[in-house]
Amino acid sequence: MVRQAALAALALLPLSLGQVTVSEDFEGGWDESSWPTYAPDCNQGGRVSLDTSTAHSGRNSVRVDGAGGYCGHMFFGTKNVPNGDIYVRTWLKASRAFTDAHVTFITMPDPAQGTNKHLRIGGQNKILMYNREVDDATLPDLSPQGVASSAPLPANQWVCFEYHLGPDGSIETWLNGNPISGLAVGPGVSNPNGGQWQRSSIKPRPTAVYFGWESYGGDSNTFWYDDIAIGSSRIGCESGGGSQPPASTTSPSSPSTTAGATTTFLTTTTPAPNEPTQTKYGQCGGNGYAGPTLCAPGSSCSKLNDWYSQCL
Ligand SMILES: [Ca+2]
Repeated sequence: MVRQAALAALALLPLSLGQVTVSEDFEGGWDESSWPTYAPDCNQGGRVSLDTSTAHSGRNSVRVDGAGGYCGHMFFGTKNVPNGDIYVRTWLKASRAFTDAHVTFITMPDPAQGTNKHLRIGGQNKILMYNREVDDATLPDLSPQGVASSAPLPANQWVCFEYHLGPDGSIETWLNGNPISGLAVGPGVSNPNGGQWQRSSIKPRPTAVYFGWESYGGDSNTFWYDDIAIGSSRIGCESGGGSQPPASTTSPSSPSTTAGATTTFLTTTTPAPNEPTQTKYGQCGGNGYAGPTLCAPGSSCSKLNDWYSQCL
C-alpha cells in the first residue's frame, strides 16, 4: 500500500521531475560508494580506474581493463535504478571491436531469472546482442539474418549507447540515437530475429546496472564509460548529463540507403586534402552516422548493414 501511495504521488508530479535518477559525468572523480565495483564470481585481472586522459565530457571517464577468460571480468555500476521503465544512456569507447567470441560490457542482476542470474548486453559474431544468462538465449538470433539485424560496436571512438527495458518485457536499443531493429522485442514489436529470446516469457527486472567487461573466451578489451544517465523515460544522447558530441567537421555525404541498395557499398574516392578520413576498421557510414565517410588510403568503405559501414 505504501508503495502504491508513493507511486500515486509520483504520478501527480510534473513529468519533468523524477525522470532521471542517475546522471554522472565523473568530473568530480569516481565515487566508489555510489559506483562500486562488481565481480560476483571471481576476479583475476580486471581493473577499474578513473582516467583523466580521455573523456566524452570534461576530462574524466571511468576505464575498465578487462582481461581474457571468465575470471578476468570486472564491472562498476549502480543499484539506483527506477521501478517500471528503465532507460539507460551511456557514452562509451571500446578499444577493440568485437570478435566472434561471446563477451559482455553491461551486466544486470536480474531476479526475474533467478538468484545470481544476469541480463547481459555484449557481443558475439562481431555484433551487439543481449544474452539471458538463465537459458543462454540471445537477442537477436545468431543466424545470418539475425546478425545482419544488429550492428557492430565501433572501436576507438565515443559512441552513445541507449537502451530501454519495459516492465512488459519490451526491449529497445539505440546506437548514436538510431534504433537497432534486431535489438528490440515486446508487445507490438515484430522482430523476425527474436525467436530465441521470446521462447521464454521472462520479463527482465534488473536491480542494478554494471558497466565493464566479461569474456567467456580469451578476448580482452578496455572500455571507457562517461556521462551515464539512468531514468524512467528516454534520456537521449545530449541531455541528462554530458556535453555535446564532438563537432563533425564534415557534413555527412549520406551513403545511399535507397530501397534495394543491398550490394556492398564501396568508396574508392581519393580524399581531398584536409578532408577528414576514417582510419582502417573505423566506421564510415550508416543511418544517422555523421562522421568521416572517406577511408584512409589503403582501405575502402564497405557497407555491412544499413547501420554500419566500415573502412576495410
Ligand atoms: Ca566526464
